[in-house]
Amino acid sequence: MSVTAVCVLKGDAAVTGTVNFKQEGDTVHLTGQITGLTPGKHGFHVHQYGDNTNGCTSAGAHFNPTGKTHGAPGDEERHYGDLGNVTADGNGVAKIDIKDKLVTLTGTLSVIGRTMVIHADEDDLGKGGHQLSPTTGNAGGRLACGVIGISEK
Ligand SMILES: [Cu+2]
Ligand SMILES: [Zn+2]
Repeated sequence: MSVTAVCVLKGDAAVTGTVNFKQEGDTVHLTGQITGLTPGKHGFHVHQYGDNTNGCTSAGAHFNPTGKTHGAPGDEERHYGDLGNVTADGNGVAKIDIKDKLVTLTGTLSVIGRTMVIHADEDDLGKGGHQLSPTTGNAGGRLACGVIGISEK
């Protein structure tokens, strides 16, 4: 059985996007694009709550069910929600094509019902030496977000 999900990102700014999720064995494949960004890298994470009552702020911190420190997607020490950065081109468009083994659409640690957030700044992957590096990667404001929902495949 194949599980799929979708997230539509919206925010105060002109930033919008759609991300599709597909469970492929023990890997989730994320595809899609986000537009309206400044060119360059932008932190991209799954946050804990699917609550957007106060905009992207109510999504809480990075999804971190195992109590780890913030890191890069390939790190042993990382939050479940840490997907690193996406890179916007000169037109402000970031194409998303990410495979991740911690993000899952099944079981008790499923990300369905949680929030994806795209940030104003680059995620330093925990290594920037800023006081926020170990928690958020110092990725700056939340430009747009959306709740991950089950989709028809
Ligand atoms: Cu984030
Ligand atoms: Zn994190």
